[in-house]
Parts: sequence; C-alpha cells; structure tokens
Amino acid sequence: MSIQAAALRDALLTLNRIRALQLLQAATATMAPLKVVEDLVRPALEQVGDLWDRGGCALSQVYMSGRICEELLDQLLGDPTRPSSSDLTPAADSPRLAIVVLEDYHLLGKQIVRTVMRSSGHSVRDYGRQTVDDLVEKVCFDEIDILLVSTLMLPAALRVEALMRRLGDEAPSTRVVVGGAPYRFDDRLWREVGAHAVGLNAGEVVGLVEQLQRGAR
Ligand code: B12
Repeated sequence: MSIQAAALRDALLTLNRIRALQLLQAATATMAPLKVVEDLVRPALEQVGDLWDRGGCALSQVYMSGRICEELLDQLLGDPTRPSSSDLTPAADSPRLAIVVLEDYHLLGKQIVRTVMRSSGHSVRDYGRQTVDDLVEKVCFDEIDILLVSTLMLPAALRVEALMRRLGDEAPSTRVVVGGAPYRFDDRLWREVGAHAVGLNAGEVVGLVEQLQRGAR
C-alpha cells in the first residue's frame, strides 16, 4: 500500500475530512481522478474493511469512511445525482442504460461507475438498491438495453444468476455487465452467473458498453 493510501486510511479512521480532502486534492494534482480512486480510495477503504474484520475498528468507522469518500468523490468526480447534459439530451443512437445494486448496501462503486459513464456522455438511470423481482419489472418497463450491476457482497454477485434467468425469459435482448470485488476475486464467476460481460474497475465500463452496443447493431 502506498504512503498516500495509508495516510488516507488514517484520515478516514479518525474521521478527519479536511485531511482526507487535502490528500485527494494533492493526488489529483498529479493523477487522473479515476487513478486516484484505484490507487488511493479503494485501497484505503479495503484496509479499513480488513481492520474491521480483524476487530481493529468499529463498524461506525467503516460507515463514516464510506460516507466521507462518497462526499469527497462527489467533489472530485462530480455529483452523480445532479442532472448532466447527457441526461437532458441523450444522443439519438445511445443505448438505454441503467445501473443497480442487488440488495447490497455498498453503493460507492455504483456511484463511481455511473459518474464515469455520464462524464463520457452516456445517460444512465440509477435504480439504486433492488430485489431481482423489482429490477426485472423496471428493466422491462424502461426497455433497458444495457444493465450495469455493481456488487461487493458475494450473495449479491450470486443473485445475478437468478436475474439472468428472469431476463432470459422476459427481456432477452437486455445485455448485463457485472462488476465489483467478487468478480475480481474469482475470474470465472461472471460466466458462472451468466452475465454478458464483466468489468474489473470503473475505467473499463465505457469500453464494455460500447463493445456491447456495437455487437447489438
Ligand atoms: C464502506 C463499506 C461499508 C459501508 C458502505 C457504505 C456505502 N454507501 O457504500 C457500510 C458501513 C454500509 C457497510 C456495510 C456492511 N459491510 Co461493508 N465494507 C465497506 C468497505 C470498507 C469499503 C467498500 C467500498 O466502498 N469500496 C470502494 C469502492 C469504490 O470499491 P468497489 O465497490 O469495489 O468499486 C470499484 C470496482 O469494483 C468497480 N466496480 C464496482 N461496481 C462495478 C460495476 C461495473 C459494471 C463495473 C464495470 C465496475 C464496477 O468500480 C469501482 C471503482 O473502480 C469494504 C472493504 C473492502 N475490502 O472493499 C467493506 C466490506 C465490503 N463490508 C463487509 C461487510 C461484512 C459488511 C456488513 C455485512 C457488515 C455488517 N455486519 O453489517 C454490512 C453489509 C451490508 C450489505 N448487506 O450489503 C465485508 C464483506 C465481506 C465479504 N466476504 O463479502 C468487507 C469486505 C469488509 C471486510 N474486510 O470484512 N460496509
């Protein structure tokens, strides 16, 4: 782990927002925002999680670390809840896109992926946290072309299997891209659950969507 990521971890554990902001601002002076996420934010949060797992910090510190990163990343990458020009005037040939987490409370990955898509000009509906049943209903109603599923907990990653079965019957043309930690740990999992594509980090999502879009033409 880099010195900056360790410093960010310590700032998060002591709930020192100002120090965390300074560290992120210093990093963005020399690195692209997505690289800051991959090299600093994700490793710092992973360390916070590992510490909690070993009894070294409280769940409230994990929670606050996530909240602080959410706030700071809104400043760094732009707030994904604010309408962007791509939401108001989506390109005529752009696919209908949505992003979701399946009964998982880890939302930061989804937020980052959505921001990356929007900053590359794609409008993405945010379905938030859903059950498989409610999600299938939404996908059918909105006629979604490409669904992005963000996961952190293994049970959420495994729920994609049921989702794929249901979509196969009710929305067979919808393509599903999965991403998140469970798929990084097991590189066969995305195929086992029947997804159409996997992304190992947020930087891959635009290329994957464009590839699926080309395949659909
Ligand atoms: C912050 C956090 C929380 C916060 C979440 C707040 C929030 N709004 O998100 C809170 C406090 C709510 C929380 C709760 C819990 N947590 Co928690 N949490 C974390 C922590 C520390 C960081 C997660 C995070 O935000 N990472 C940063 C983001 C940016 O990374 P990411 O999601 O992987 O996303 C990146 C990529 O994967 C990719 N990506 C993500 N999605 C997608 C999608 C597509 C399509 C693509 C292309 C790419 C992509 O892009 C992102 C940027 O590159 C992790 C530690 C860890 N090792 O990850 C534990 C961790 C995930 N939590 C854990 C646990 C156990 C829990 C709880 C069960 C605790 C409890 N007893 O209540 C609950 C479960 C809630 C639930 N049912 O979902 C465990 C999971 C263990 C396991 N084996 O699955 C971890 C690993 C901690 C640990 N070491 O034990 N948690």
